[in-house]
Amino acid sequence: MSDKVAARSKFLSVFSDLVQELQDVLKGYGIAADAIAWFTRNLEYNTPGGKLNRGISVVDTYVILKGYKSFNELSVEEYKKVAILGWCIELLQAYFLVADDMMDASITRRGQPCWYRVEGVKDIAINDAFMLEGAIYILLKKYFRNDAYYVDLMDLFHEVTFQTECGQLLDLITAPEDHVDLDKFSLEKHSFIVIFKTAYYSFYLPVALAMFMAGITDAKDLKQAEDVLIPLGEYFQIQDDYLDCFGKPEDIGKIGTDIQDNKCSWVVNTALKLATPEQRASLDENYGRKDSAKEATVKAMFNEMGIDKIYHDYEEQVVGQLKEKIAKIDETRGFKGEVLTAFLNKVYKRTK
Ligand code: DMA
Ligand code: MG
Ligand code: MG
Ligand code: MG
Repeated sequence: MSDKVAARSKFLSVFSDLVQELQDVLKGYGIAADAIAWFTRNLEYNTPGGKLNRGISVVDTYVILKGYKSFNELSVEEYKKVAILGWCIELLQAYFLVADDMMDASITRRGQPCWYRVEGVKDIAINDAFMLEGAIYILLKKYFRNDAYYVDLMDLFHEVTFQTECGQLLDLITAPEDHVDLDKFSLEKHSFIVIFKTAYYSFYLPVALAMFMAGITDAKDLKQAEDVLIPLGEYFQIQDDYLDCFGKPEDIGKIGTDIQDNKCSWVVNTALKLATPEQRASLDENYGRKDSAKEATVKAMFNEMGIDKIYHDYEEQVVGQLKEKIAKIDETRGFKGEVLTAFLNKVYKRTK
């Protein structure tokens, strides 16, 4: 078994404990058995099926900060706690994705139908999303209530959740279903959207959680982490936008919807910057329409404009800048640039 496979399977083994523990909470409420079964299915369908990058990164970051060679050096109790923090991010992600797929009218997620499209679920998915979020605080309380940093963990989850919701709000109101106005888009607006909807919870949160548990919490170090992780998260969401249009559904586990959904994505913003008046007229006519022929016209134009090459050039440039920033990290208080390099390596040139 490779190290990566072993790390994943150990992390997954904590999930089954956690499901049991959450079921016990519901049993304690005396709720009907079918509600417990529903919640269990919600947890199992929506939480563990993805790449688990965010969750496993909490463990990886903690291991590096503590100076261990691998997660095998953690005590049973220590591994469980740090993995619980990782699963709390995966629950947060599950909560956002269940809602995001409803709002984006998406079809598939992680190679299976989106939860709201599963037989018998529909709008109950809204409450299911809330329950995935609620589970985070049940687990934090169970595992961390006696730690001095318990309130910091809760505060961080609350703030990052709100930041993500602000990003989702701007994403949604910039992409109205019934009115296409490409003048509302810009790369600056895109940058705000993606930093808020993705970078905070996907990149800053896993590292900050591990830092709290490792006791490396000087404001200067949290800031050093944030200053690299936010642009790294922006790059990650630009990849997501690129893959929505140019990725293969078999690789990304989802069918792209950004063109039909009128999204302010990196791809359309880049095209708008370069478009000739004719190309702009065609985008005005075809972008953001629930019509697969119009979607194909837009895709063909993106190909003709060489968006692919611009993306790959952007990728090399941003990775170069991030490496330079990481090289300048001040490690005197115990924070380590290696944490950030590990993240960058997971993201660079991803196709899924
Ligand atoms: C992702 O936005 C952000 C959140 C908070 C889920 P998105 O709609 O581009 O994500 P996806 O492409 O996975 O639907
Ligand atoms: Mg979406
Ligand atoms: Mg979305
Ligand atoms: Mg997307």
